[in-house]
Amino acid sequence: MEDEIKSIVQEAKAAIAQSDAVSLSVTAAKFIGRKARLTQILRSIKEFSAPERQKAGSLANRARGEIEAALLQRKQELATSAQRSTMKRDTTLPGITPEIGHLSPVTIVTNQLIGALTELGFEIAHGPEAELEAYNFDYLNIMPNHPARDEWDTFWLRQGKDNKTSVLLRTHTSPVQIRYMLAHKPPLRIIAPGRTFRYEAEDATHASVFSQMEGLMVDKGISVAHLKAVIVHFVDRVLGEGNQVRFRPSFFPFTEPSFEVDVRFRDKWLELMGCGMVHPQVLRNVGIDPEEYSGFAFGVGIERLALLKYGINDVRLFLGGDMRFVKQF
Ligand code: FA5
Repeated sequence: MEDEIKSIVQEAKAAIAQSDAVSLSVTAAKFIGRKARLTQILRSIKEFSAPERQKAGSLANRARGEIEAALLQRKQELATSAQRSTMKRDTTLPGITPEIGHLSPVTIVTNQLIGALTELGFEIAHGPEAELEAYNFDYLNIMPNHPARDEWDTFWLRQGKDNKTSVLLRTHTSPVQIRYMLAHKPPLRIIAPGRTFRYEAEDATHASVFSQMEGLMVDKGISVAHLKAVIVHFVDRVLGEGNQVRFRPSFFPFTEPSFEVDVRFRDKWLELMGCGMVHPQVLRNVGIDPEEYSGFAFGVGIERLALLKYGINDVRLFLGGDMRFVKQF
């Protein structure tokens, strides 16, 4: 019995010395817990004969006291060393510079466009990215057999029973014109920046997900001169003055006359936007009398402007998530 108690104490002291803050309580349970051998010995002492009882009792109780003292000491050691390791930190050292993000070039250009146009009195309007067929096409005078509705150009979300229940990802921001004109009376002056989606054969200047900003002004006596002045104003504002800007005759079902605006980029003309005078039929579709009012509209590709501004050579980089590209700004 005496030898057994001695060896328990030895074993316990060795285990306690090896324990860390987490395993110390396991070690304590192993040597002085309810199921520990020493506890069993202490419990069985009452069955011993009187002289033996006293000897074994004091031996076992002393052993338990020693183990408890060793546990307490180890606990204090561990607490002190934890405290020391905290104190080793030099809190006066400069901190690690946190990695902070930044605005994407597309957001920067969008904000500049908003700045350049709100100072001319344009208000910001929004429309949904999942749009009704009627607003994306019909009201804009884009006939049912127009190639732009083709499944090759359009992401259809729901084929409903008619054009007010069929839903697609908007292919341009022009439906915001319709929503706004249906809800407001002229004079109107709005811009509508946002995401647009097309089933594209992607290349360096064509992405399937890209951003446009629509502009619309409707009032009495609005002419191409107003359109041109506004466009030159915001292109200069974003790209700086002195760029070669070209207005080229074009066709859109919802404007007449229509133009495409190009800017000279790397010795080539890069198309920036479509624009024109709002087609009288579109005005009639939304209940505005074309004899009384006229207007202009434009839809500018925001990534295209960002390409020019930052000298980026591929529009697909904007959504590619390549950190080598993202970190350059
Ligand atoms: C339109 O989307 C017409 N809604 C623009 C418009 C509005 C005309 C109002 C008249 C009046 P278009 O498909 O050309 O037109 O696109 C307009 C601009 O969006 C283009 O000039 C180009 O800058 C940009 N764009 C078009 N497709 C892509 C694409 N796949 N990737 C990146 N930018 C694009």
